[in-house]
Amino acid sequence: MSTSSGLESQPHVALIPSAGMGHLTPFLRLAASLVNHHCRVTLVTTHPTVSLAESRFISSFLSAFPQVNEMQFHLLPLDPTLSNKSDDPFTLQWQVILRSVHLLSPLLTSIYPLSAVISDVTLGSSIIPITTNLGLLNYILFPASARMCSLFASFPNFVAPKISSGSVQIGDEIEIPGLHPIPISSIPPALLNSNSLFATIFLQSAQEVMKLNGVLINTFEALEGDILHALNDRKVLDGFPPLYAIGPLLPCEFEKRDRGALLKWLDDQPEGSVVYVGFGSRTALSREQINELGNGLVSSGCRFLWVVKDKKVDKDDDESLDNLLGHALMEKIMGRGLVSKNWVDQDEILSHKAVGGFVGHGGWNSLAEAAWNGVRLLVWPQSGDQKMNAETIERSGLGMWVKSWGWGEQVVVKGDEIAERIKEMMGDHLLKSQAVRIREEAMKAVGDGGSSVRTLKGLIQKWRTNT
Ligand code: UPG
Repeated sequence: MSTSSGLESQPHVALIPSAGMGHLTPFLRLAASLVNHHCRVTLVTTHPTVSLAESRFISSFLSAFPQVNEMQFHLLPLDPTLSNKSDDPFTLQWQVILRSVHLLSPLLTSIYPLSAVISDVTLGSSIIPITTNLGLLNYILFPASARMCSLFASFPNFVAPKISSGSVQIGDEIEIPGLHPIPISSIPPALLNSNSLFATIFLQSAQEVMKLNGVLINTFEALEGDILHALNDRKVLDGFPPLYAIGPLLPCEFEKRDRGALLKWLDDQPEGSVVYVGFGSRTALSREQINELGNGLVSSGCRFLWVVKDKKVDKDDDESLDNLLGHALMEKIMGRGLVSKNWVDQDEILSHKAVGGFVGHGGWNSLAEAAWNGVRLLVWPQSGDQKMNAETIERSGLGMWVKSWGWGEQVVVKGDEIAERIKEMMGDHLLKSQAVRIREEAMKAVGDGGSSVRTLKGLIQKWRTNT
């Protein structure tokens, strides 16, 4: 497809993210990077979004990049029979997007000529028939670790048959050619139920994936090179499309907020002394766990900056901090740390010299941001892909993971235990030096001539010749 508009050498890429900040963030960072590499970008924005954080993030992005074409994707109403099947608003939104996906076909034809479409992995199997029909190059962006991607690729042939045979026990591991075995206990619990929607879509997507022109992933060679090679050598799944490591996708100017009280407080703390505690955009801890965590932070003796959430969706969160934590805990915290219920500029916090460690849930964007900033981690997986991501972090030397804590949703970890592990992480000089090394590797990957930059440039060149 070519045009006489003078834009022949400027590839036009459409980006289709899914629900939630964890999926939107890597798309907008990729969009910014594509603009900086002189691509034309169309961003498909779903209306309505689930959270305020998403709609604000999209507005800031579009203000910062007026050259990006926004294509509004108005979703069909929720199928009322679905709301009984999940109580997670982000999962419901994902189902609504899947239900509305046929509406994308006329939208995409209205923005021709188009060089490539990149959609979120969770939408892949529904979008592939549309893009195939339109004769478009089709990619997915995988927003989690290559380790999680290896579970995705191995699911149809190695994992699903074992699960449906009913012969696996929670302590077992599944052998996969070219990879470290996958412990059953690390697999997202929803995938262990063959009848769940998640398992069904995962299976379909992993099979449909062969029709893709490639999978872009927010990781880098030095962090997960062995897994990237195993997948690219087709050791795991014959016919798996090329995997393009383009990470870490970097936080951008448009994400920045006013330098508020939290940053000013950090300015006054000694270098490397503060533990940052945050569980991403959609993980709400139970009241009991919040209480134990608060007491654990106080008992650790470390300074801390804690972002606390007890609701999955920001719009639903109207309780005061005093009510949430209670007077006694608030008193103990005073003078030792800061607590916030608001959205924070996490990258700015992680890049602050006062921050010496990060306690987080293992959302991949947060882990990639920790790698980029060279901050060691105590990963505390709560759900989904987070144990698979934690495996990568532990193996790389960037952080530790207490396996006996299990899934956050199932166990309440006591404050004393949390305090001990925080002290262990903050006192671990090997982790600290390894984090610095990983930061250097991340900088190389996205620096001039780095592996991730070369990979992205190669893809853009491919799209250019397809325009
Ligand atoms: N963030 C902020 N400020 C906040 C809270 C979050 O900037 O106050 C940012 C954070 O920096 C990160 C993003 O929001 O960029 C959160 O993403 P992530 O760390 O990946 O966590 P989730 O929001 O939980 O992400 C979902 C899944 C996670 C998965 C990820 C990518 O829960 O398990 O790895 O999506 O698929």
